[in-house]
Formats: sequence, structure tokens, C-alpha cells
Amino acid sequence: MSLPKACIFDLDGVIVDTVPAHYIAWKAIADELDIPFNEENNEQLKGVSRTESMRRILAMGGMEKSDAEITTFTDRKNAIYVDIISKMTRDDILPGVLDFLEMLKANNIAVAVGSSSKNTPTILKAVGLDQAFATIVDGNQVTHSKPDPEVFLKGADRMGFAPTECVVLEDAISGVEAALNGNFKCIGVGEPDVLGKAHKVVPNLKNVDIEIFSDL
Ligand code: B16
Ligand code: MG
Repeated sequence: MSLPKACIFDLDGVIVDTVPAHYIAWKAIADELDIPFNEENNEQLKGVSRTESMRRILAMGGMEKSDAEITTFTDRKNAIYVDIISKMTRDDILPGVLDFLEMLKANNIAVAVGSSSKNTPTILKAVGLDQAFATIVDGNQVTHSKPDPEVFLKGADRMGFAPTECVVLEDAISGVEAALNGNFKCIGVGEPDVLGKAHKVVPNLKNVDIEIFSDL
């Protein structure tokens, strides 16, 4: 089994349990616009940037809005979201993540974050993981949203590794596609029927050991 040089972690839905908070906030905006929006619709927005998510919600309702109006909606969504995540603590780190990070460290595998979220610094600080990664690439530093591979390519480049030397951990369809588009190996964290394009899928990072990297 050949081990990767680095793992690049998606944030929302892999390291922290923020998916319900994104859903609550988007649902409030969709309700305001009378656009039907459920958890299945939310699945399609995972990993997608804030502005692109708003555009997709408007498209679901067959609506068009100006850029200024879109900014008003996304600002409101973010205020609802930030209000929820401001109460986050170390308890909001998803099961198995801390042990998995320890296991990687013990095996000399570097760790990075590759997230679409502009709230990444706030979240990592709130849960006490702001010093845990070799590099953090977030939504403030990229031009193209997942499924574009930019966020992961930047992370690999900053660590000095080729994409083929890195494994991406992702909970979103858009994120798995971004990893594959960048020529990374990808482990999906979630449902196999949603993340089937990934090289391997695990339900969560609980009790995941080094064998995860076999047959990738
Ligand atoms: P923000 P990830 C993504 O984070 C979320 O999955 C997605 O739902 C969200 O719209 C996006 O970040 C932008 O987040 O509004 O906080 O900038 O999964 O790539 O870590
Ligand atoms: Mg995610």
C-alpha cells in the first residue's frame, strides 16, 4: 500500500457538522421567496459557493435577480448562518476526525483544508483547529467554486505536492467532482449512492485506520 503525502480535508460536512446550519439559513431565504426547498435540494448546494448557491435557488424557483439583490439575499443568509455557527465549540467536530488527524500525523502525512466557505477561519478557530493544518485554502482565496479543482490544487501546490500524491476527503458531489477534475484521489464521507464517483466512500471518519489508503 502506498501512503499519500497529504490529505486535503473539506470543512463543512467533513470536519464540522455545519450542513444543518447551511440548510436552515438557505431554507429561510427560499421561504421568503416562496421557492420550495428541501434537504434533497440542499444536497446539490453542498460545496458550492454562497453566491452560486443563491443563483441555483433562484433557478429552482424560475426567478432572476440583479447582482445587488443577490448580494442582499446572501448577506442575509450569511447573517443567519453566522448566528448559528458562532455558538460552535470543539463538540461540533464530527466523530472520528480528531483521531484520524492524529493517525495521519503519526504516519507523517501532511494535512490541509480545502473549503468553499468564506467562514472557514471563524469555524476553525471556534472548534480549536485553526493551528492544526499545514495550509488552509478557503472561499476567500479562490475564484472558481467546486466542482472546479482550484481550491484543492492551491492546497497541494502550497504544500509542494502533486495532486496524485494527495487524497481529498469530501462530503459533497461538487467536491468529489472537484477532486477528480484536479486528478486527486478522493474519499467520499457520507452516502455511497450520493458520492459514488469517489474512489472510496466511508459513512464517517469513526474508527478509520491507515488501511483506508489501500486500493485507492
Ligand atoms: P460560506 P465546504 C461549503 O463548504 C458548503 O458546503 C456550502 O454549503 C457553502 O455554500 C459554501 O461552503 C460557502 O460557504 O457561505 O460559509 O462562504 O463544504 O466546501 O467546506
Ligand atoms: Mg463539504
